[in-house]
Amino acid sequence: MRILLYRGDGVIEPWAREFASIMPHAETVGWKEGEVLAPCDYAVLWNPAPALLEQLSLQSQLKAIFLMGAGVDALLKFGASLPEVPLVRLGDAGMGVQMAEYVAHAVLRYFRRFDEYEQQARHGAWHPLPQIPKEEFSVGVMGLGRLGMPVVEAMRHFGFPVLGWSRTPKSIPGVETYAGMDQLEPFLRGTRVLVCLLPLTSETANLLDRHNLGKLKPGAYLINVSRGAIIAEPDLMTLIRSGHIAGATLDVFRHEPLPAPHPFWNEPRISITPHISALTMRLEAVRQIADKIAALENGQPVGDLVDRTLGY
Ligand code: NDP
Ligand code: OXD
Repeated sequence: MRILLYRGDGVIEPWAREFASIMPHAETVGWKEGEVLAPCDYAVLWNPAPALLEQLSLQSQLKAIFLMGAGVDALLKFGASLPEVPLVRLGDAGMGVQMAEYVAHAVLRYFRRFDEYEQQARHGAWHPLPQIPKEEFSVGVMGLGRLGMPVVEAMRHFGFPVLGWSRTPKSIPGVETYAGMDQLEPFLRGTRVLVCLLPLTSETANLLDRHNLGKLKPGAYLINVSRGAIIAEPDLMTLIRSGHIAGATLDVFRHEPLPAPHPFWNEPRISITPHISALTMRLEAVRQIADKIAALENGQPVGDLVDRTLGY
């Protein structure tokens, strides 16, 4: 069995080592621009080059493409030029707990007013601030999937009122759930801290614009950990400057790395991290892919298949 390993950043050596230890019977190969790709049974990719996808489309032996991450937008943007084989994303693979840690840190920072204490300390000020009543600090999670659900559970653990929004209706004990565009408005109106864990699709691109962000409770907070293009960035700046949004914690951006002149860098109410809220755990990811390859080889179904029509 031959497996292609490819990453846009070129770092495949550590992946090849994990595959060698977990699937010693499989041969792994790489690919560079201008090379002719040897016939492969499976491809394991992240940010593939268009020329590589062209070659993969011509391979009759290829059985499936696996992604080294959870988001599929960077692959699905190639549309009809993608090979007609199953596309399989990573399941949780150690990312759920990281998302819960990241979001819990950001929510608690705002709820316990640590952001304000950080500012005070810089000026040598000692002023205990009144505690915010928890019942006024509702957390609305957009996207109740593999990464959204661990966040919901963490928020419930801390006793915050939790709302959830998804495409299809869900029933989650202790969570006020909403589904579909018709119920977006009541979800947003009930939310003080908005956590975005939606995939980037044609339906979610620019969804969080001035109109929708403006429906959040006054003094709201935004935590975006999925994809930057879901937010209309200039609208977010406008709402932060007006005070309607009190602060934002952003891990993902329309253009990454966030360009040096971007106004977000100079806005003290915006906290920036470089797309690290949930990192791919390589060993866990390779184990998961190896199990799925074994299932496919035995004619068994696999989970985490990407629906090309829905876009996630
Ligand atoms: P899932 O596919 O498991 O869940 C997606 C959720 O979004 C589902 O609940 C789905 O609804 C909901 N959804 C999708 N489209 C819509 C819509 N149009 N309206 C309302 N709800 C919608 O994805 P994950 O939880 O695994 O991951 C979410 C995203 O997180 C990824 O797509 C990726 O972009 C991002 N990510 C970011 C990382 C980082 O480090 N910053 C790391 C990993 C992922 P339903 O349940 O009804 O289908
Ligand atoms: C992912 C990511 O989707 O890193 O896995 O954003």
